[in-house]
Amino acid sequence: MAWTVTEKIIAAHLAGGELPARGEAAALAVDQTLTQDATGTMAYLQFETLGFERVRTELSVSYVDHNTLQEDFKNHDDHRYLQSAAAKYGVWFSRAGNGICHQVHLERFGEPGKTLLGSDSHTPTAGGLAMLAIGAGGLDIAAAMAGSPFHLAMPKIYGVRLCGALRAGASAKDVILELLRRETVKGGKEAVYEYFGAGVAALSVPQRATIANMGAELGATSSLFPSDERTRAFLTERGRGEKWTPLAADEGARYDKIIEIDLDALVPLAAGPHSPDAVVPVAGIAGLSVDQVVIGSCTNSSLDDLAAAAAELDGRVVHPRVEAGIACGSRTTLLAAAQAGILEVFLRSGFRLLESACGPCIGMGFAPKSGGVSLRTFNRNFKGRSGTADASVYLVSPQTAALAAVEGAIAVPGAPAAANALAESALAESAVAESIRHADDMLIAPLPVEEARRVELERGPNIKPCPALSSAEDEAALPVLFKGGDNITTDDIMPAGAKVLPLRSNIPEIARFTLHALAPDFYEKARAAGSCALVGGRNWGQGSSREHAALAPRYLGVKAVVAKSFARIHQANLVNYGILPLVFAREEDYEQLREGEILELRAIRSFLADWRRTELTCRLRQSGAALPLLLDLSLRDREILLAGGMIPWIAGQRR
Ligand code: MIC
Ligand code: SF4
Repeated sequence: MAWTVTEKIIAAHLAGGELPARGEAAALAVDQTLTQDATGTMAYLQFETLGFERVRTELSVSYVDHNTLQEDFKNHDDHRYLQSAAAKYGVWFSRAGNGICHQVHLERFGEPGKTLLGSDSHTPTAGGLAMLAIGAGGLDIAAAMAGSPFHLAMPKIYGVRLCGALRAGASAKDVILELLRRETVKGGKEAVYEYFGAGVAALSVPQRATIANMGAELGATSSLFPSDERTRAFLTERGRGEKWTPLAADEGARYDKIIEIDLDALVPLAAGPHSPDAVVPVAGIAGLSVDQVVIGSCTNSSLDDLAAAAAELDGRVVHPRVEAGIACGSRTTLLAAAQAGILEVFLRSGFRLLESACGPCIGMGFAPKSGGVSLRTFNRNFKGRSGTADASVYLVSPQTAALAAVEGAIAVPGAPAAANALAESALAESAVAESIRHADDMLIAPLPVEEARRVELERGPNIKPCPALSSAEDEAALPVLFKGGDNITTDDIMPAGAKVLPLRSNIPEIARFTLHALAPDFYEKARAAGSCALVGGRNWGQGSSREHAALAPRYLGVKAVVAKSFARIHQANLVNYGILPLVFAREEDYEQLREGEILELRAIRSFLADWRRTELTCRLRQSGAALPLLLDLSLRDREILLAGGMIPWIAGQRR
């Protein structure tokens, strides 16, 4: 059999049996997990309730990188809880300041051929290192840490054939923006994008990681590169050469479709407001005045990125109209950039040095001016995510961002290959070598079992247990309290930002912000109604993996979401928290289901228990209309829904 890399890794991680057909249920052994501080507290609280003494993975890492703007005690309390949980359960701990989870994981822990499950949607960044890395809700990570396999539908595998090499001015970011332009934010549902072809060798591991990272914006399950000589060089440079294994698709491997990208033909691109797939050539928006520029985030914050951006600055100072910031992806990169003189280039230009963390990407400071234009090297530009509701955010490459910072307006970058030359120079090499000598200084290794047993969990007053969930009811009359259009994001359902993120470990409090920007009175209405339903268009719940976008609605009595389709991670989170993800059998029925309408569902339990039935008819109380709704889920998911969610389901299985 000729196999793709995806199939090889999946086959090596199945509990047994044949490789499932596309769309069939698969259960994958999880080698590594990662959590970050915004989703991690919930994940470890859930791991606690599962009652295991120690994680059962090969390696689990807990990162602190999101909630680092510590306005009061809450975030630091969370960090200390996470540190104590890591010590107690045998988990590596990456301290605040050590860097963004995906960048640190790539540099320090990633291993070709392994599986990684992370409570963050950009976990597939490690696909740049030939890992099958998947984002999931915190509860799925807790289960994986307890040794359970990860359940998913066997993905379709889209082959992306790369040929040629990037020209001056074009970058890895433009490869993924081009793919987003063609495929859209819905294009990758239940698919892995697997890269192959002669052009792959022209990309470094950090460049591959940029592409794999933003595969999340395609809605993809993961993105994957082969493991080759460049992979070996990356690992060897970081003192981890022994982790290298070659991995490539077999000749004649079958892809569900093939997409061709000619790297030579790529021009600098930008995703305009307010969606990562609103892609236009930078040349088409040249001259647009810019107020802010930020280089960083888990997408574009490697030494390669910084070097390429620095080359565009050409010794100039940031334009007086612009404020510019830079955040290195990891402390190691920051050290290397300092050693190689790259940091100095930015500081001389007047860039503000931000810490090695998510920062502005998740609205943790550095919000742009009202109505401002902000150019960011990030992966998401959903409305309001920057912290400024009416700002226009453009997603661009580090080169495009840097040039705009000094020009004061969007311009087409094109500094000759100097950028790559700098990144690959002997100076950069020795800087990396020097920086990795300190790579572990801000990491705390797992404690031996005996010592770990004595660790007490440190729990601040803002950390509240996950609310108990009751089993599914048989009948429901659910007022529709919110109706949204296509591509409603998890940021819409549960915003992030400096004000809300500190409440991630306190569901009763964070629930107040459910759907806040779109329906400010939703919280009060839901409290008054007791139980309710939400309605949406296509791709409901795109974006982040935050389970709070399911758990908080559940806490407020949301029993069902009816949509034209769902984003993968969010749908899994809805199931994990006992909310029915129902799909319109006839898309046109979306029009009939208005806000205020009451949705009547009958015999829900017997429907869920009978796995042959996928259609449930609901009646609209006012009009009397009957709407057929679909529930296309695995048997396991239906059992979880019956139990009222994953925690009660696991408890039931243990009895
Ligand atoms: C994001 O980029 O939206 C986040 C913040 O990293 C989220 C996780 C979270 O909400 O904590 C993600 O992408 O999963
Ligand atoms: Fe952090 Fe932004 Fe990456 Fe999410 S997308 S992990 S917030 S840097």
